[in-house]
Amino acid sequence: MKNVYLNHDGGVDDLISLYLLLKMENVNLIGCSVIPADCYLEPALSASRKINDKFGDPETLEIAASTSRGKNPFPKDWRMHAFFVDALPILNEQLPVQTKVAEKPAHLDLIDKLKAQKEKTTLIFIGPLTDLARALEVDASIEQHIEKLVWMGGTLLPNGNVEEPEHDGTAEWNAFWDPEAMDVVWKSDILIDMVALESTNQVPLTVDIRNNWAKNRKHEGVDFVGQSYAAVPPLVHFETNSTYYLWDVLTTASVGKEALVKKKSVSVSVEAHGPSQGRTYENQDGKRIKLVYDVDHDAFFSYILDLMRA
Ligand code: AGV
Ligand code: CA
Repeated sequence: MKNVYLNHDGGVDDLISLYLLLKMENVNLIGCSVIPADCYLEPALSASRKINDKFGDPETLEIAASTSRGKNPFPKDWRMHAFFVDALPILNEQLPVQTKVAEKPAHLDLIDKLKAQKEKTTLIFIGPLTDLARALEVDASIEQHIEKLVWMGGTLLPNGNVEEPEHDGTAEWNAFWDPEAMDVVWKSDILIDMVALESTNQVPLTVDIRNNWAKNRKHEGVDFVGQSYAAVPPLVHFETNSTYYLWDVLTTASVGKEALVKKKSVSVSVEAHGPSQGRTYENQDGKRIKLVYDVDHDAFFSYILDLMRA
């Protein structure tokens, strides 16, 4: 059993990550917060509370709202996805919503939740690192309570996934939204598993994957995941700017079952300013982290299907 705190940013794969963590028998989810990066706050907060009502326990988990703001905003089209998930009938059978919104904003909630635990906690961040950076600035002693940070973000590949004016395309989006927050986290002594595009590129959403979920939709959890992923475009002929991967779900699955992924130690630095801002690159003087660079594709998809069917 491991303690986990989740900070997510309301994308389809963020919300499904919350759902899967609630299904994992080896995970004790001690807290969850939502940052309005790749989402709008209200629907993402609301969907998270409803997911906990249905698949978790309103008595043991509350959801905190972030007050953080980024430097480079996500495209509005992507931020709209949380409205769709929040409106799914499967999440709206049992109203009103029971799960509470935490009293404090996300970065302070994180501090409280970490300190309330005897054991250390694994942090899963599947959006930008802003709330963690702010928490460290308020109280650096939380480092002692953190087992490690598992972060979806960054890449050492020549191309990231940002296609925006005034940027050269070398960054991954979670890094790009707030490059300065990365700088703060990089200066800490926290152990980092970086689930980079190297591994997430191996798990695109495809029509085959969708059809397999459709075949299994008699299981309520599989139906929920299938309905949610209906909102986003799969990889068909070639990759586009909006092609969807299971970025965050892979990150979450790598905590539930470490054997799914391969990691290697590398020293990494961050570009905080200029046209390459958010770029992560190998550098002898950088921070020693573990790069998650490979995944067993089939084992990953069967692991998450088993969780959804349980
Ligand atoms: O860069 C990947 C991160 C993940 O945390 N997010 C989506 C995942 O939740 C940003 C992102 C990059 N490309 C996207 C994204 C796309 N095509 N649609 C939506 N979000
Ligand atoms: Ca995300």
